[in-house]
Amino acid sequence: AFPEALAACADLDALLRLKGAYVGREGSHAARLMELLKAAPKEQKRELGAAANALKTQWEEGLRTRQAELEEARKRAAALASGWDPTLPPPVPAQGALHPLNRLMDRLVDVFRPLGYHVEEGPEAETEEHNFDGLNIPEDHPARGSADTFYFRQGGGLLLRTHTSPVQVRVLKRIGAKGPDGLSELERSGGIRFLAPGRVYRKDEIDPTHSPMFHQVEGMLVGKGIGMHHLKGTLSYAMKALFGPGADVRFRPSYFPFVEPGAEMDVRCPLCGGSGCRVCKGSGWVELLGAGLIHPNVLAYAGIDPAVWSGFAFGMGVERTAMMVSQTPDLRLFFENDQRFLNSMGGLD
Ligand code: FA5
Repeated sequence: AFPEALAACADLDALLRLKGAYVGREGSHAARLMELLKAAPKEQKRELGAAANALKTQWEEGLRTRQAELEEARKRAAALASGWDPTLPPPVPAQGALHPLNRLMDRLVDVFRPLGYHVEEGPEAETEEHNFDGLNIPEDHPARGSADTFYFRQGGGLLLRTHTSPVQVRVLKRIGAKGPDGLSELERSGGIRFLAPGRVYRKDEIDPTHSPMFHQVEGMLVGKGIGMHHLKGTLSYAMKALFGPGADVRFRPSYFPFVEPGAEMDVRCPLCGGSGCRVCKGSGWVELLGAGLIHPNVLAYAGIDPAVWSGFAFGMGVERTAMMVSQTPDLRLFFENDQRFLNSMGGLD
Protein backbone atom coordinates (compact mmCIF):
# COMPACT_ATOMS: atom_id res chain seq x y z
CA ALA A 1 0.00 0.00 0.00
CA PHE A 2 1.01 3.66 -0.51
CA PRO A 3 2.01 4.65 3.11
CA GLU A 4 4.35 1.64 3.45
CA ALA A 5 5.85 2.19 0.00
CA LEU A 6 6.43 5.85 0.89
CA ALA A 7 8.13 5.06 4.21
CA ALA A 8 10.34 2.53 2.43
CA CYS A 9 11.81 5.20 0.12
CA ALA A 10 15.32 5.61 1.52
CA ASP A 11 16.48 8.23 -0.95
CA LEU A 12 15.31 10.78 -3.51
CA ASP A 13 15.77 8.37 -6.46
CA ALA A 14 13.46 5.81 -4.88
CA LEU A 15 10.98 8.56 -4.14
CA LEU A 16 10.98 9.75 -7.76
CA ARG A 17 10.31 6.20 -8.94
CA LEU A 18 7.41 5.93 -6.50
CA LYS A 19 6.10 9.28 -7.69
CA GLY A 20 6.12 8.04 -11.29
CA ALA A 21 4.31 4.87 -10.31
CA TYR A 22 1.52 6.68 -8.44
CA VAL A 23 0.92 10.07 -10.05
CA GLY A 24 2.95 9.94 -13.30
CA ARG A 25 1.24 10.98 -16.57
CA GLU A 26 1.17 7.50 -18.14
CA GLY A 27 0.75 4.04 -16.71
CA SER A 28 0.53 5.24 -13.12
CA HIS A 29 -2.09 4.34 -10.57
CA ALA A 30 -3.61 7.79 -10.94
CA ALA A 31 -3.74 7.43 -14.76
CA ARG A 32 -5.40 4.02 -14.43
CA LEU A 33 -8.00 5.47 -12.05
CA MET A 34 -8.88 8.09 -14.65
CA GLU A 35 -9.36 5.38 -17.29
CA LEU A 36 -11.56 3.37 -14.95
CA LEU A 37 -13.52 6.52 -14.23
CA LYS A 38 -14.21 7.08 -17.94
CA ALA A 39 -15.59 3.55 -18.24
CA ALA A 40 -17.77 3.85 -15.13
CA PRO A 41 -21.56 4.13 -15.40
CA LYS A 42 -22.72 7.70 -15.77
CA GLU A 43 -24.70 7.89 -12.50
CA GLN A 44 -21.62 6.77 -10.47
CA LYS A 45 -19.14 9.15 -12.10
CA ARG A 46 -19.58 12.03 -9.64
CA GLU A 47 -19.00 9.93 -6.55
CA LEU A 48 -16.15 7.89 -7.99
CA GLY A 49 -14.49 11.02 -9.39
CA ALA A 50 -14.45 12.71 -5.96
CA ALA A 51 -12.98 9.61 -4.35
CA ALA A 52 -10.30 9.29 -7.04
CA ASN A 53 -9.34 12.96 -6.65
CA ALA A 54 -9.10 12.65 -2.86
CA LEU A 55 -6.84 9.66 -3.24
CA LYS A 56 -4.62 11.44 -5.74
CA THR A 57 -4.32 14.51 -3.49
CA GLN A 58 -3.38 12.28 -0.57
CA TRP A 59 -0.61 10.68 -2.66
CA GLU A 60 0.69 14.01 -3.84
CA GLU A 61 0.83 15.45 -0.34
CA GLY A 62 2.58 12.38 1.03
CA LEU A 63 5.14 12.51 -1.77
CA ARG A 64 5.78 16.24 -1.21
CA THR A 65 6.37 15.84 2.54
CA ARG A 66 8.64 12.85 2.10
CA GLN A 67 10.60 14.66 -0.63
CA ALA A 68 11.27 17.60 1.69
CA GLU A 69 12.45 15.22 4.42
CA LEU A 70 14.80 13.41 2.08
CA GLU A 71 16.22 16.66 0.67
CA GLU A 72 16.92 17.90 4.19
CA ALA A 73 18.61 14.61 5.08
CA ARG A 74 20.75 14.81 1.94
CA LYS A 75 21.88 18.38 2.80
CA ARG A 76 22.83 17.35 6.32
CA ALA A 77 24.78 14.36 5.06
CA ALA A 78 26.67 16.54 2.57
CA ALA A 79 27.53 19.05 5.31
CA LEU A 80 28.76 16.31 7.60
CA ALA A 81 30.84 14.83 4.81
CA SER A 82 32.44 18.26 4.26
CA GLY A 83 33.62 18.30 7.88
CA TRP A 84 31.03 20.74 9.19
CA ASP A 85 29.35 19.63 12.36
CA PRO A 86 26.01 21.43 12.80
CA THR A 87 25.85 20.34 16.45
CA LEU A 88 28.95 22.39 17.42
CA PRO A 89 28.39 25.84 18.95
CA PRO A 90 28.99 28.73 16.48
CA PRO A 91 32.50 30.24 16.43
CA VAL A 92 32.85 33.27 18.71
CA PRO A 93 33.80 36.29 16.56
CA ALA A 94 37.19 37.84 17.44
CA GLN A 95 36.62 40.89 19.61
CA GLY A 96 38.12 44.24 18.71
CA ALA A 97 40.31 46.04 21.23
CA LEU A 98 42.10 49.36 21.54
CA HIS A 99 45.56 49.47 19.97
CA PRO A 100 48.41 49.33 22.53
CA LEU A 101 49.51 52.85 21.56
CA ASN A 102 46.01 54.21 22.25
CA ARG A 103 45.93 52.29 25.53
CA LEU A 104 49.25 53.84 26.56
CA MET A 105 48.01 57.34 25.69
CA ASP A 106 44.84 56.69 27.71
CA ARG A 107 47.03 55.55 30.59
CA LEU A 108 49.15 58.70 30.40
CA VAL A 109 45.97 60.77 30.54
CA ASP A 110 44.95 58.76 33.63
CA VAL A 111 48.34 59.45 35.26
CA PHE A 112 48.00 63.22 34.75
CA ARG A 113 44.27 63.55 35.41
CA PRO A 114 44.62 63.53 39.24
CA LEU A 115 47.15 66.38 38.86
CA GLY A 116 44.42 68.50 37.26
CA TYR A 117 45.25 67.98 33.57
CA HIS A 118 42.51 67.70 30.94
CA VAL A 119 42.81 66.74 27.25
CA GLU A 120 43.05 69.26 24.39
CA GLU A 121 43.10 68.45 20.67
CA GLY A 122 44.35 70.01 17.47
CA PRO A 123 44.23 69.07 13.76
CA GLU A 124 46.87 66.88 12.09
CA ALA A 125 46.75 69.14 9.02
CA GLU A 126 48.16 72.31 10.57
CA THR A 127 49.14 75.81 9.49
CA GLU A 128 52.74 76.99 9.47
CA GLU A 129 51.62 79.60 11.95
CA HIS A 130 50.66 77.09 14.65
CA ASN A 131 53.36 74.53 13.85
CA PHE A 132 56.26 77.04 13.62
CA ASP A 133 55.55 80.81 13.90
CA GLY A 134 53.72 80.75 17.23
CA LEU A 135 56.47 78.55 18.66
CA ASN A 136 59.26 81.05 18.08
CA ILE A 137 60.77 78.85 15.36
CA PRO A 138 62.84 81.14 13.09
CA GLU A 139 62.07 81.50 9.36
CA ASP A 140 65.31 79.76 8.39
CA HIS A 141 65.01 76.82 10.82
CA PRO A 142 65.80 73.50 9.04
CA ALA A 143 62.65 71.83 10.44
CA ARG A 144 60.61 74.18 8.21
CA GLY A 145 62.24 72.76 5.09
CA SER A 146 60.53 70.29 2.77
CA ALA A 147 63.32 67.82 3.58
CA ASP A 148 61.91 67.40 7.09
CA THR A 149 58.24 68.36 6.82
CA PHE A 150 55.35 67.07 4.68
CA TYR A 151 53.63 70.04 3.01
CA PHE A 152 50.31 69.81 1.16
CA ARG A 153 50.77 70.28 -2.60
CA GLN A 154 47.68 72.51 -2.86
CA GLY A 155 49.63 75.17 -0.97
CA GLY A 156 47.77 77.35 1.48
CA GLY A 157 50.59 76.85 3.97
CA LEU A 158 49.08 73.59 5.23
CA LEU A 159 51.40 70.84 6.47
CA LEU A 160 51.20 67.63 8.47
CA ARG A 161 52.08 68.73 11.98
CA THR A 162 55.61 67.69 12.94
CA HIS A 163 54.86 67.66 16.67
CA THR A 164 51.93 68.17 19.06
CA SER A 165 53.34 71.57 20.16
CA PRO A 166 51.00 73.53 17.79
CA VAL A 167 48.23 72.59 20.25
CA GLN A 168 50.14 74.80 22.74
CA VAL A 169 49.72 77.77 20.39
CA ARG A 170 46.00 77.06 19.81
CA VAL A 171 45.23 76.74 23.53
CA LEU A 172 47.40 79.74 24.53
CA LYS A 173 45.66 81.94 21.93
CA ARG A 174 42.27 80.80 23.20
CA ILE A 175 42.97 81.35 26.90
CA GLY A 176 44.93 84.56 26.23
CA ALA A 177 42.10 86.26 24.30
CA LYS A 178 40.23 88.93 26.28
CA GLY A 179 36.52 88.30 26.81
CA PRO A 180 33.73 90.92 26.86
CA ASP A 181 34.51 91.57 30.54
CA GLY A 182 38.09 92.52 29.61
CA LEU A 183 39.46 89.37 31.21
CA SER A 184 41.01 86.41 29.46
CA GLU A 185 40.13 82.81 30.29
CA LEU A 186 43.61 82.52 31.79
CA GLU A 187 43.03 85.50 34.07
CA ARG A 188 39.66 84.16 35.15
CA SER A 189 40.94 80.64 35.89
CA GLY A 190 44.37 81.56 37.27
CA GLY A 191 46.10 78.83 35.25
CA ILE A 192 45.74 75.83 32.98
CA ARG A 193 47.21 72.35 32.64
CA PHE A 194 46.47 69.99 29.79
CA LEU A 195 47.71 67.05 27.72
CA ALA A 196 47.44 66.88 23.94
CA PRO A 197 47.93 63.34 22.63
CA GLY A 198 48.01 62.72 18.90
CA ARG A 199 49.62 61.74 15.64
CA VAL A 200 52.56 63.60 14.11
CA TYR A 201 54.54 63.27 10.85
CA ARG A 202 58.14 63.78 9.80
CA LYS A 203 60.29 62.81 6.84
CA ASP A 204 62.34 60.49 9.05
CA GLU A 205 63.91 57.29 7.75
CA ILE A 206 62.18 54.27 9.29
CA ASP A 207 64.33 52.26 11.72
CA PRO A 208 63.89 50.48 15.11
CA THR A 209 63.32 53.82 16.92
CA HIS A 210 62.01 56.11 14.13
CA SER A 211 58.90 56.21 11.98
CA PRO A 212 57.61 58.90 9.56
CA MET A 213 54.28 58.76 11.44
CA PHE A 214 54.36 58.51 15.19
CA HIS A 215 52.55 59.76 18.28
CA GLN A 216 53.34 62.35 20.87
CA VAL A 217 51.72 63.45 24.09
CA GLU A 218 52.16 67.14 24.67
CA GLY A 219 51.87 68.44 28.20
CA MET A 220 51.60 72.07 29.29
CA LEU A 221 51.09 73.99 32.50
CA VAL A 222 50.64 77.77 32.75
CA GLY A 223 50.54 79.57 36.08
CA LYS A 224 52.56 82.05 38.13
CA GLY A 225 56.10 81.50 39.42
CA ILE A 226 56.57 78.19 37.56
CA GLY A 227 60.15 76.88 37.46
CA MET A 228 62.21 73.88 36.34
CA HIS A 229 61.62 72.18 39.69
CA HIS A 230 57.89 71.97 38.89
CA LEU A 231 58.68 70.39 35.54
CA LYS A 232 61.16 67.87 36.95
CA GLY A 233 58.87 66.97 39.84
CA THR A 234 55.89 66.44 37.55
CA LEU A 235 57.79 64.31 35.03
CA SER A 236 59.54 62.23 37.72
CA TYR A 237 56.15 61.54 39.29
CA ALA A 238 54.68 60.53 35.92
CA MET A 239 57.61 58.24 35.08
CA LYS A 240 57.31 56.43 38.42
CA ALA A 241 53.57 55.98 37.79
CA LEU A 242 54.39 54.58 34.35
CA PHE A 243 57.54 52.49 34.90
CA GLY A 244 57.24 51.73 38.63
CA PRO A 245 58.91 53.29 41.69
CA GLY A 246 62.36 52.15 40.53
CA ALA A 247 62.18 54.21 37.31
CA ASP A 248 65.54 55.80 36.57
CA VAL A 249 65.41 59.05 34.59
CA ARG A 250 67.87 61.84 33.84
CA PHE A 251 67.50 65.36 32.52
CA ARG A 252 69.97 66.81 30.02
CA PRO A 253 70.14 70.42 28.86
CA SER A 254 68.83 70.75 25.32
CA TYR A 255 67.53 73.36 22.90
CA PHE A 256 64.06 73.98 21.49
CA PRO A 257 63.16 77.52 20.26
CA PHE A 258 59.87 77.46 22.20
CA VAL A 259 61.37 76.81 25.66
CA GLU A 260 64.06 78.44 27.80
CA PRO A 261 65.76 76.68 29.43
CA GLY A 262 65.22 73.48 27.45
CA ALA A 263 65.87 69.89 28.46
CA GLU A 264 65.54 66.33 27.30
CA MET A 265 64.61 63.47 29.57
CA ASP A 266 66.05 60.00 29.17
CA VAL A 267 65.01 56.79 30.87
CA ARG A 268 67.53 54.08 31.73
CA CYS A 269 67.12 51.48 28.99
CA PRO A 270 64.79 48.77 30.37
CA LEU A 271 65.85 46.41 27.58
CA CYS A 272 69.47 46.10 28.69
CA GLY A 273 69.28 47.68 32.15
CA GLY A 274 71.79 50.31 31.08
CA SER A 275 74.64 48.09 29.88
CA GLY A 276 74.05 49.13 26.26
CA CYS A 277 72.07 47.52 23.44
CA ARG A 278 70.74 48.12 19.92
CA VAL A 279 67.80 50.21 21.14
CA CYS A 280 69.81 52.61 23.33
CA LYS A 281 72.66 52.49 20.79
CA GLY A 282 75.06 51.39 23.49
CA SER A 283 74.50 54.41 25.72
CA GLY A 284 72.29 52.71 28.33
CA TRP A 285 69.74 55.57 28.08
CA VAL A 286 66.77 56.22 25.75
CA GLU A 287 65.47 59.70 24.99
CA LEU A 288 61.74 59.90 25.73
CA LEU A 289 60.85 63.57 25.60
CA GLY A 290 61.77 67.19 25.10
CA ALA A 291 60.72 69.78 27.65
CA GLY A 292 61.41 73.19 29.19
CA LEU A 293 59.98 76.41 30.53
CA ILE A 294 57.69 78.18 28.05
CA HIS A 295 59.67 80.80 26.11
CA PRO A 296 58.46 84.38 26.79
CA ASN A 297 58.02 84.90 23.02
CA VAL A 298 55.52 82.01 22.88
CA LEU A 299 53.39 83.54 25.65
CA ALA A 300 53.65 87.01 24.10
CA TYR A 301 52.65 85.68 20.65
CA ALA A 302 49.39 84.44 22.18
CA GLY A 303 48.76 87.76 23.94
CA ILE A 304 49.82 86.52 27.37
CA ASP A 305 52.11 88.76 29.46
CA PRO A 306 55.35 86.82 30.20
CA ALA A 307 56.09 89.20 33.07
CA VAL A 308 53.03 87.82 34.86
CA TRP A 309 52.66 84.29 33.58
CA SER A 310 55.08 81.37 33.32
CA GLY A 311 54.86 77.67 32.73
CA PHE A 312 56.41 74.50 31.42
CA ALA A 313 55.79 72.20 28.46
CA PHE A 314 56.92 68.79 27.38
CA GLY A 315 56.48 66.55 24.34
CA MET A 316 56.78 62.84 24.79
CA GLY A 317 57.33 60.18 22.12
CA VAL A 318 54.58 57.57 22.59
CA GLU A 319 56.20 54.75 20.54
CA ARG A 320 59.49 55.20 22.41
CA THR A 321 57.66 55.10 25.72
CA ALA A 322 55.64 52.04 24.64
CA MET A 323 58.90 50.29 23.66
CA MET A 324 60.33 50.97 27.09
CA VAL A 325 57.22 50.00 29.05
CA SER A 326 56.73 46.75 27.10
CA GLN A 327 60.42 46.05 26.37
CA THR A 328 59.76 45.94 22.64
CA PRO A 329 63.01 46.31 20.66
CA ASP A 330 61.50 47.71 17.42
CA LEU A 331 58.70 50.29 17.09
CA ARG A 332 57.72 48.91 13.66
CA LEU A 333 55.99 46.07 15.54
CA PHE A 334 53.39 48.61 16.67
CA PHE A 335 52.39 49.34 13.06
CA GLU A 336 52.44 45.87 11.52
CA ASN A 337 49.27 44.76 13.32
CA ASP A 338 50.32 41.16 13.86
CA GLN A 339 47.58 39.93 16.20
CA ARG A 340 50.04 37.77 18.15
CA PHE A 341 52.13 40.84 18.97
CA LEU A 342 49.15 43.09 19.72
CA ASN A 343 47.57 40.48 22.01
CA SER A 344 50.83 40.15 23.95
CA MET A 345 50.79 43.85 24.84
CA GLY A 346 48.76 43.52 28.06
CA GLY A 347 51.51 45.35 29.98
CA LEU A 348 50.54 48.70 28.49
CA ASP A 349 47.25 48.90 30.43
C1 FA5 B 1 59.68 67.83 19.85
O1 FA5 B 1 58.94 67.36 19.02
C2 FA5 B 1 59.23 68.96 20.73
N1 FA5 B 1 57.97 69.50 20.23
C3 FA5 B 1 59.08 68.45 22.14
C4 FA5 B 1 58.91 69.55 23.14
C5 FA5 B 1 57.65 69.90 23.57
C6 FA5 B 1 60.03 70.25 23.63
C7 FA5 B 1 57.49 70.92 24.49
C8 FA5 B 1 59.89 71.25 24.55
C9 FA5 B 1 58.60 71.59 24.97
P1 FA5 B 1 61.60 66.11 19.44
O2 FA5 B 1 61.77 66.39 18.01
O3 FA5 B 1 62.83 65.80 20.22
O4 FA5 B 1 60.89 67.30 20.18
O5 FA5 B 1 60.59 64.89 19.60
C10 FA5 B 1 60.05 64.52 20.87
C11 FA5 B 1 60.08 63.00 21.06
O6 FA5 B 1 59.42 62.35 19.98
C12 FA5 B 1 61.47 62.41 21.04
O7 FA5 B 1 62.05 62.51 22.31
C13 FA5 B 1 61.20 60.98 20.65
O8 FA5 B 1 60.79 60.23 21.78
C14 FA5 B 1 60.02 61.09 19.73
N2 FA5 B 1 60.40 61.03 18.30
C15 FA5 B 1 61.00 61.98 17.54
N3 FA5 B 1 61.12 61.58 16.27
C16 FA5 B 1 60.57 60.34 16.20
C17 FA5 B 1 60.35 59.40 15.15
N4 FA5 B 1 60.70 59.64 13.88
N5 FA5 B 1 59.76 58.22 15.45
C18 FA5 B 1 59.35 57.97 16.72
N6 FA5 B 1 59.50 58.81 17.74
C19 FA5 B 1 60.10 59.99 17.50
